[in-house]
Amino acid sequence: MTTVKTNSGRLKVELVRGNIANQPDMDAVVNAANASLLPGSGVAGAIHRAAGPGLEEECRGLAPIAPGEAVITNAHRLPNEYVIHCLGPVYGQDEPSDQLLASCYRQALQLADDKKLSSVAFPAISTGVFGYPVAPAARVAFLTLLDVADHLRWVKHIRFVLFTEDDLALHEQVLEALLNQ
Ligand code: AR6
Repeated sequence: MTTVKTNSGRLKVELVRGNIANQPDMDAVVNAANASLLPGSGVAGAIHRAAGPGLEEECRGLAPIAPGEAVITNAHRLPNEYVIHCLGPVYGQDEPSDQLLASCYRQALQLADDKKLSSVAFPAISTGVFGYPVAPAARVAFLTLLDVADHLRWVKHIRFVLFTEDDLALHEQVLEALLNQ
């Protein structure tokens, strides 16, 4: 667990290996969505499977969303209060991909703060089907987090849930390098 000092106190940043659909102690989990907010593979598949058909129904009214955009829904059968759906950039196609990816993290954290949530869990958006290389994506995620940290009034705990040991190790290296520079 890393602690980042902010204007309004401290922000816990935690990196774990796990399943984003099984984070019962977090107020919101983030979905690496598709534009139509439908169930897919990877994160979107796991979240929709665990949330049940009510999530898909609620999502229908909010789709489509654009790359870099985030929207918030109830969590239905997931053990959280909310799901925040982010459409990450398809690497090499949606440009500028770093800014679009940063926008996902910024908008998701803003939505969580607007709802006065204290904890949010993120997957590594865009690093699966969408092909964004893991280390550069992690750098964008953490730089955005450090950039917005002072503006967050309610969010106090951010967890990155990585699917593999390798992805976890890469995220740990990238975060450490950024904090030590
Ligand atoms: N928990 C945490 N991380 C996971 C999980 C899980 N259950 N499953 C996969 N990952 P992806 P994207 C990791 O493909 O790249 C979908 O079909 C995975 O190893 O879920 O943003 C959507 O419908 C990778 O590191 O999201 C979209 O069409 C990361 O989560 C498209 O794929 C993101 O992989 C979105 O692609």
